[in-house]
Amino acid sequence: MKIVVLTGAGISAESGVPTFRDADGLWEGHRVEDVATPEAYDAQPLAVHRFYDARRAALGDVHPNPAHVALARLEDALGDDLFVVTQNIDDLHERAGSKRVLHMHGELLSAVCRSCRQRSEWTEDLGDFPPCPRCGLTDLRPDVVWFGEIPYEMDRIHDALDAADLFVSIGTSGAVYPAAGFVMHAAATGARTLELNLQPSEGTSFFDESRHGPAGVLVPAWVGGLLG
Ligand code: BJW
Repeated sequence: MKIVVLTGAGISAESGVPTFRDADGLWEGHRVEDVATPEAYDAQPLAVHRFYDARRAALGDVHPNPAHVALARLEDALGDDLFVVTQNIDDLHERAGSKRVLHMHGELLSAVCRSCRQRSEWTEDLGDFPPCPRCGLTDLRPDVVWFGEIPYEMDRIHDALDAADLFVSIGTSGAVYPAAGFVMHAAATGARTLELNLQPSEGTSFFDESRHGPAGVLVPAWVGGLLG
């Protein structure tokens, strides 16, 4: 059985990483479409760098939770038959042991140069405008996908959805496309669809089945049921 899992901010919430749209979310008081755009970066690059520098630094204070660990366990069992695509830019899947995670909205631990377009692993602050390790120009930005930009590796994601027997969405509001459309894509190609979320998402009616509760409980239970 080929399984595609889509994860969103909700899977990292119990690790202490704020979500985007919940009451105590990361962008409370801001319209996300105003903040997470290339135009916002052009207007206020230092403010945007400080925002992402703080989130990168905060990675040191958080740890994978049982939901991340359960998906790593599922990968151990299924290998290439499990495809995890995350909208999250944290590294909690990898720290739980997952090795094949596709970060469609980029990664905090990466920077991209606006001049040479090369991506570089990055652990330091960007707010002091360091030079690009590839071309030497001071044009590095966070390697994240903002509104109006095309997420990473859409061809690979579509191929995986085409081949999926089961599509599982975990901890995402279903408010942001193209990820919000994956459930319809998977269903159209014949996959069964399952939502695991704290509460019904915006797309909940598109799923064959929805289970509501914390990811740290639901995901280990689902994986345990699959693996026996
Ligand atoms: C728990 C829990 C617990 C809490 N357990 N659950 C009009 C109509 C349709 C589309 C568009 C439109 N106008 C523009 C668009 C496109 C636009 C879009 O979708 N806009 C919407 C606002 C409508 N999309 C784009 O621009 C994208 N690009 C694009 O479409 O390019 C065109 C193209 C695509 C493909 C092929 C060819 C062309 C780019 C979108 C980029 C999004 N970027 C961000 C920022 C990334 C960097 C950063 O992190 O700062 O990505 S925005 C933000 O939202 C972030 C997230 O990855 C993303 C999704 O959020 P997520 O993960 O769902 O979090 P929340 O907070 O929304 O939800 C958390 C959920 O967890 C909730 O449901 C909780 O209940 C739940 N939860 N605790 C289980 N313990």
